[in-house]
Amino acid sequence: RALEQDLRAAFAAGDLELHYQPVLLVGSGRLAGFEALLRWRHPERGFISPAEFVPMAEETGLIDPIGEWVLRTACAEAASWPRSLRVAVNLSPVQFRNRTLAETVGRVLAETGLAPDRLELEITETVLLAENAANLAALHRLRSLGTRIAMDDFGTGYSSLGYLRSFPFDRIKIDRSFVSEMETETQAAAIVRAIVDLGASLGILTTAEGIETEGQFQHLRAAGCDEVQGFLFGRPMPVERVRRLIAEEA
Ligand code: G
Ligand code: G
Ligand code: MN
Ligand code: NA
Repeated sequence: RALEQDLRAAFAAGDLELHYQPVLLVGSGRLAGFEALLRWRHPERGFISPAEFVPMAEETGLIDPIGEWVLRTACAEAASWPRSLRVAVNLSPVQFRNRTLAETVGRVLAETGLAPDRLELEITETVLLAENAANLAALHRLRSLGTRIAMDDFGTGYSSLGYLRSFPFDRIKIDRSFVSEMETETQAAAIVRAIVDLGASLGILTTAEGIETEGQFQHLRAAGCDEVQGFLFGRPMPVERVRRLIAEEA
């Protein structure tokens, strides 16, 4: 398959890179950290979104070496930022099939020297689908390393609430589909408020994703959401700009 061969070659040639999107504390407006987002710098097509190639990487097993590279790169870069901010890394459910995932994460933390509590792993609820006992055990091993675990895209799946009973997540990331409808749909606004309240009752932090307007931000602030992320505050950016942004704020 052409795309697979292209991706293999691109990975080998160093044409994958990480961009980072800022996450802000609602209370102070200051930086809380950044989410690492994978990009493929294609010579003819420009930047290709992971939405276009991660599914293929998952089918072919390429997600394992690429995922480890993402983890190592994000941890190494964050370890040298001007302030000890958090870095969030997305994990594919397919990476959990590899029984050495937690061991790999532990090794990467040791090798890069990043404090474990600065690493947040974002997983989607498919990781816990069908009460997968092995994946649950892996999550507990990851947590025992000292990393934080966030449930990404919250509210979009079949049983988001059930999964909150299975594992003590540190954070819920409210899916941007709710945020984008907040101003026009009373249902979406009510759901967002309910998720924030749920998080508060369970002692789980909430981050809203995909904020594009000041109005959305005001709704989220009023709802009591802890952190925000979206184009209104910053697009995913290369690491040099991350370093500058952190330095300017200090
Ligand atoms: O950045 P963008 O909106 O194009 O991302 C599209 C999707 O790709 C999102 O669901 C995001 O979580 C996912 N994604 C981004 N970076 C990574 C990564 O490093 N690993 C995995 N598994 N998924 C990622
Ligand atoms: O699934 P996940 O939450 O990891 O996906 C994150 C993706 O969402 C990133 O690839 C990023 O490009 C995209 N994203 C981040 N902020 C915004 C936003 O404000 N609007 C839109 N449309 N997409 C966003
Ligand atoms: Mn994410
Ligand atoms: Na998300």
